[in-house]
Amino acid sequence: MVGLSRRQFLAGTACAVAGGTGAFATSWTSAAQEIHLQSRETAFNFGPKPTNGLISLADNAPPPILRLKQGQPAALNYTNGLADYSTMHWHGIRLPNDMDGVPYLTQMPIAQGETFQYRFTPPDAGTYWYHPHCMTMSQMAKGLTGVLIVDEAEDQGFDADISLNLKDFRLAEDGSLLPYFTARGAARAGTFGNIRTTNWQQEPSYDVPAGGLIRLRFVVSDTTRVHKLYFPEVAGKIIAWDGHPVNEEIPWPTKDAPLWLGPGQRVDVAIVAPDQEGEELLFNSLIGTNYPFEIARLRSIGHSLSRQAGDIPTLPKNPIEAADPATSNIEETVFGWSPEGDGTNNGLCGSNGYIFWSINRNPWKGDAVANGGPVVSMALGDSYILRLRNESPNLHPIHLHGLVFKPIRSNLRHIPANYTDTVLLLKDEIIDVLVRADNPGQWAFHCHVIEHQKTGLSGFVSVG
Ligand SMILES: [Cu+2]
Repeated sequence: MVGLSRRQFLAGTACAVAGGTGAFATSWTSAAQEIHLQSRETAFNFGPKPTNGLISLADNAPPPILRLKQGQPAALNYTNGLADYSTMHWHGIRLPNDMDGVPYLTQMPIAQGETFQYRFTPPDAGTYWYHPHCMTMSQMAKGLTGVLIVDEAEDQGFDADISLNLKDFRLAEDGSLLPYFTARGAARAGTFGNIRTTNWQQEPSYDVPAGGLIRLRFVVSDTTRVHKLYFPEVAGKIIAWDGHPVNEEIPWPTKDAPLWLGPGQRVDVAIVAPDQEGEELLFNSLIGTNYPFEIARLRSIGHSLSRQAGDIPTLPKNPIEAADPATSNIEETVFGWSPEGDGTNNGLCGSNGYIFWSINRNPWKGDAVANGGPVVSMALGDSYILRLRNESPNLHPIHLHGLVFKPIRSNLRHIPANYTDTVLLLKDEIIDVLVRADNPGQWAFHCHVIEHQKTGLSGFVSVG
């Protein structure tokens, strides 16, 4: 589909039935859950002075938390209220390929005033998120990132459920937005924001029932920052990783051994709130190795509910069919520098004008360009090992759409073997991941440091 004009694409898909084919098809009769979303420019006060030119789905507020129910058909009607083109991607959700929101690969960009209906039935419960995949750099930097929760079919018995959308903004002294893209940043670790927010608030405090069982959902929706989280010494457990209930326990993070969570990644944590009213718990992230900043604090309110660590549920497994390592071919994927490029062409979806990065020596030259074939071609139903090799000194959270995979080994460290859609590659790290190609289509495969993605570190895999 890459290389078609918008007109050709629309003509070619006019008769296509939304919902796709294969195991993830939705037998869609009526929308059990229908949600209307409209992007817009808005303003918000991060400090004493307003910031104009932000993008959200609400006026003067961050994009809302969306909630769907596992196994229930959903219709998400996204109206583009912006002067630029847009699309919406549902990060981590296993859905039909034509609902994935990737411009030119799975749909054409949505013009101002147009509405695209995304229809799918989320097979998996857990913590996911959404963001545009067209004009990705500018629209995400200006605020268009939100949490998408798929609730388990059965209630899990928490007394409170709090989402923490971690995102930086780059602001000048007068509150105005600074440039979100720098060539220097794009060629290295990315351009960092200077205002670190949680749900667009700085150091927010949330009241929770004393002695209650609390579910916290940490979502890194920033374009650049890898968070190093550590949690208070309190009865608690990491219950889900990148959406899915943990198979292999993840140690409780401390300041000396924080939990690294890269752009695109999520972690669900269950804790028992302190029994005493007014008692607080602080959740932190580190800058560098030593400088902590507060992500959020929880404050206990009311008479204790007297819940115990033993009350923390084991979440029901999602319906993922395991891959078979014995029958898996190894496919090499190398993420590294690119020779000097001649700029990018993203069609209607924006260009950052540089090429710095590549996958298997092939830089992605823009969403609308014929970029050659897939990084990997997989046969539907077969299992594969993707060898993800970082040949650079920078961190790369590598994200694969439409499929889930499991890390099985690294040359540098032990990685718990939990299902994921995004794995953080450290400097010079090689991680083998095991994947079952059970969802047909062309699936975007890219770094989630958006400046890397938009300067070459992008591609797609095909399953068919
Ligand atoms: Cu990267």
